[in-house]
Amino acid sequence: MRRYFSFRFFFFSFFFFVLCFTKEMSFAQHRQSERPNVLILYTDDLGYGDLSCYGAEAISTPHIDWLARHGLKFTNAHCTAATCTPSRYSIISGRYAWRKQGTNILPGTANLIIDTNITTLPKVFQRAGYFTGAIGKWHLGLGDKEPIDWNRKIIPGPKQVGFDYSFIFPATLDRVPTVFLEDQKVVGLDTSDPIEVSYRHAFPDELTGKDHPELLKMKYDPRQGHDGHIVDGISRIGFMEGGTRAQWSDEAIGYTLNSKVIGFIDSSLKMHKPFFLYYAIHDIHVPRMPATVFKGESDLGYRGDAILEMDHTVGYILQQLKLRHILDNTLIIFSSDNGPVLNDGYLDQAVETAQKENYHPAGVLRGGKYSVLEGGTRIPFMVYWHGRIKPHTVSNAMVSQIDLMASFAAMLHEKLPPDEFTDSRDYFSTFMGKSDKSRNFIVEQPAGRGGLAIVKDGWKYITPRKGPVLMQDVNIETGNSLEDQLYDLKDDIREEHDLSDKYPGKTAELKALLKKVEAESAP
Ligand code: NG6
Ligand code: CA
Repeated sequence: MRRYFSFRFFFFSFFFFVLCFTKEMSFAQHRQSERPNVLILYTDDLGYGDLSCYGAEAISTPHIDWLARHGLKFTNAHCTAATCTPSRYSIISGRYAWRKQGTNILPGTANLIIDTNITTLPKVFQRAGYFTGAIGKWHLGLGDKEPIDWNRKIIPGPKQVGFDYSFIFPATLDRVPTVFLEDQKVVGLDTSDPIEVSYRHAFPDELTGKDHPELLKMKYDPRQGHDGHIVDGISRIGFMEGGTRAQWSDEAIGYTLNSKVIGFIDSSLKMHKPFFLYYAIHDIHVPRMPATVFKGESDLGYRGDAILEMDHTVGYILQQLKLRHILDNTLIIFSSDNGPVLNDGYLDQAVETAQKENYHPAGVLRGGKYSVLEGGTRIPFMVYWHGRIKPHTVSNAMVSQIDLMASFAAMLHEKLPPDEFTDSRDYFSTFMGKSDKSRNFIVEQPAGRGGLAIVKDGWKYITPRKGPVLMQDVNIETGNSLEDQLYDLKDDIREEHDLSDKYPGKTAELKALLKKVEAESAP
């Protein structure tokens, strides 16, 4: 009897132990899998037709294609605007930029445009215990007083927006100041050579592209400015003095940013925290001056070479994640901030080589950067998460980068404050390929002021807007018209047949919806 009891006791205890252990394990795995590292690879000016996985034939992007092959590729994904600052404002803040004045393309002297009191994408991750970082292009302004003092720590900036660590350049590659800031301080600054920046006047003794074209290794397009301060043999928009040793050399930017990315990832590993990294890759914005090893490697001039450099960056980072055994637990998003442009201020053969190769950086779409047509905001977008996303999946659902904040909040079970305004909505299932549900509607913003488009159920309405139909310098169709425009994107992805007269009811419906969305305002 006694023997029987102890055997039974032993048997049940063992069974109970196994049960608890398995439950504990699956709970731990569940917890872990819901808190993957999250890496957003955000490129600059990359078009819908610029990757081989999106149909490009004159260029091959094997590493980015790997993401598409092992993950989910969207055919109808959008950034919120056809230029950089408003798109970046939206992805970080979860708000449409057109709701706020002063959010168009910023000069390097602008102050921070994101309210430091609001919930942001990185703050959602911080609240969930992540180590957060921003590396690469910023272009959201710095400080709260003009002029910015570049010779000390500049506050507010990325940290106040929710990034624990930052290594950024302030505006664009073609704008002063041409320096990096690490944790909001200029890197490598010699205090005896202080920096001053102006967009109004050149400094005494400053060499500009306009006065010294003989010093340039790449010519600017005289119709588009870019003839100011010379750094590394390339003239930029704006003027600057001092900081001679701190200024970057263009060919080394990729290497510099990539090493900071690896440093950031290693810090997160040391802290035993998951990371959220917003890596705003500098390629393929102008001036395109890739590392010398990439020069001449494509048939598309430096623009194509910059695409190869960007593809290399993606491959390098994937490899480094793999070496650290964390690739499988890293959710990766790859996308772009706006549509493509060939000549954006420098004569780098992008136009001539594209012509020769019959290359269309916006793919099948009409328009490009700056444009309210689909080429402006429909961009490559891929999501990779090993074991969670079915490889080789294509989604035709309409998604927007603005929803990443609410969607990741949902993934992390973080509640967004109910009394705080946001345009961001939870489409996590769609981003994971578990649902085909499209966003209810999206709003598309062209460059400059006024003019918007709204897309719902495949119908697109564009508001009347003054202005040229073609931007001559960059050779891009704007989509401007003094009349209402309505397109059925399901049948007419190139927006060639305006149906506003044929379907006045649909036109009025979308017009009213856009008015309603515009009237909801951020406090
Ligand atoms: C434009 C610049 C262009 C580019 C763009 C910003 C001129 C004529 N053109 O104003 O070269 O810098 O701003 O690009 O100045 S973005 O991708 O950051 O939005
Ligand atoms: Ca851009």
